[in-house]
Amino acid sequence: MQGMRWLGSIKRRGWLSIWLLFAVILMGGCAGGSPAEGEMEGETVPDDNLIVVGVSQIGSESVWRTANTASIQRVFTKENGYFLIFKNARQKQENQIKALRSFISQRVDYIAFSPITERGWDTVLLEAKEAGIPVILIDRKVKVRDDSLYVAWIGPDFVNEGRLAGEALEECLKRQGRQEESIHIVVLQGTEGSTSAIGRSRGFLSVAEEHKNWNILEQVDAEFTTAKGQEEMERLLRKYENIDVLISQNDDMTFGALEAIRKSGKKAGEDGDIIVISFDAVKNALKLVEEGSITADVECNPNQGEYVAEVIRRMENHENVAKLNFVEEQVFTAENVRERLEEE
Ligand code: GYE
Repeated sequence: MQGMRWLGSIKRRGWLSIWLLFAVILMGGCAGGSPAEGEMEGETVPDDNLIVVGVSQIGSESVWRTANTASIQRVFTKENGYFLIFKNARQKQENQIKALRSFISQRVDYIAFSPITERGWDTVLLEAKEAGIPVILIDRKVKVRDDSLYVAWIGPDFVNEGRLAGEALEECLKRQGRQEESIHIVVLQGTEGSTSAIGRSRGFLSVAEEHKNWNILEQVDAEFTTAKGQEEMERLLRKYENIDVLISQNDDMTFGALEAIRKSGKKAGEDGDIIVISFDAVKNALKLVEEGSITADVECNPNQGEYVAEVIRRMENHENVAKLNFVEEQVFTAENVRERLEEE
């Protein structure tokens, strides 16, 4: 059985070489056919011993996403025994589905992808399963009728992240002696239907429900981008005069929102007008934690490439693979941020 799987894999790799050779010949005839930045396709015909991994990334919407992509590209190199076919879906699920189908027709050994939203994957994942290609989910999850359509998921505990943000707000209000005061909160959410937005919202709400004096004025989708974060925060500041707290589900939206707050003449920070709590903990945001305009930043670890490689290594050795694999993270405040900044 094990031998068969291995033979099957060699066979698949052999087919892939032929397919790629064909693709390279075809591409040679196409003008302007060079792959977009960060993509590697039909580069060279891989050596048959390399493990071929097709990765479909959501896009490049955030600094976090760029770090996540880099961690994947760092691990899946020829030196490490892999041939990576990387595709950037530019924020469109239909592009991800197309990428997955192209990986299936190329008979890659493994597919890894970060699903933009949770729904809509049953058909394509069934196609992968029928082709015998194991699928590994990175960062976000899928909601499918049959969980055997993917072998493993690697990512953060988003509900816990949301809860940590709620607890950071509790502590901040305690420091300010405002536990009884009526607190008005706005939430900038990430991409609607994504695991990260769903989990962070759910976790934060579970803490908010325990405080009758916390009033959520509005929760709005700002798509995890700086531009949308700024636009929505400007709108919210025009609509509500009394915003005490901003919960922003990633640092990029926070950067935009801070600009909106600054332009409105208000001051962000525990000693200012609006308490800001963010997620991801990218370097430039951590500098703002130190400087005080962000009160707490809940880390989301983007370095998931190593974990995916470990799942693949285990599968190649026919070892058991855990279905859910959580990455570790922590919360940064003015108290502990210096140490992390010095590490980078
Ligand atoms: O927080 C955000 C990104 O799903 C964890 O997606 C991810 C989120 C991350 O674009 O910056």
